[in-house]
Amino acid sequence: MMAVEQARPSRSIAAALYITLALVLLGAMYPLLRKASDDEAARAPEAHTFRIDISADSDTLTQAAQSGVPVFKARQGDTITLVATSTQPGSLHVHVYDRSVPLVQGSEVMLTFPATTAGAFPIHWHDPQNLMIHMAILEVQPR
Ligand SMILES: [Cu+2]
Repeated sequence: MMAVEQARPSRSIAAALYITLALVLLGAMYPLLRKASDDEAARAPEAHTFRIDISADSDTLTQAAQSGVPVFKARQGDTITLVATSTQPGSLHVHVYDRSVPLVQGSEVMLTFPATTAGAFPIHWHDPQNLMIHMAILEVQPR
């Protein structure tokens, strides 16, 4: 009791303590508030359709890939559909996800899967000799 009376702060010190306490509390809440707004920005999962055209030979497409391939952007939890048109045999393959679909010459094939893992994943055309031709990159942002 005695100690409390002795340590009783003046009004201005009390005000400074309240302001400090408020700032400390706001600081502590900042990560929570920030997370809430990030979640809002993330919104609901989306469905994406990306097209791949395999209508040249492997040499031509390998050369084309050297100046860059398309980057298909999505977020974790989205649904990805790849639509491949091809004049070539073989298969379309998404690395790490390890999803693939056989190509049908002169026709469209579809490959649909959930983007469960974040990262950048190469999409290849595997020709019948199992040569890998880099066609695109699937870039999945973490949610
Ligand atoms: Cu591959």
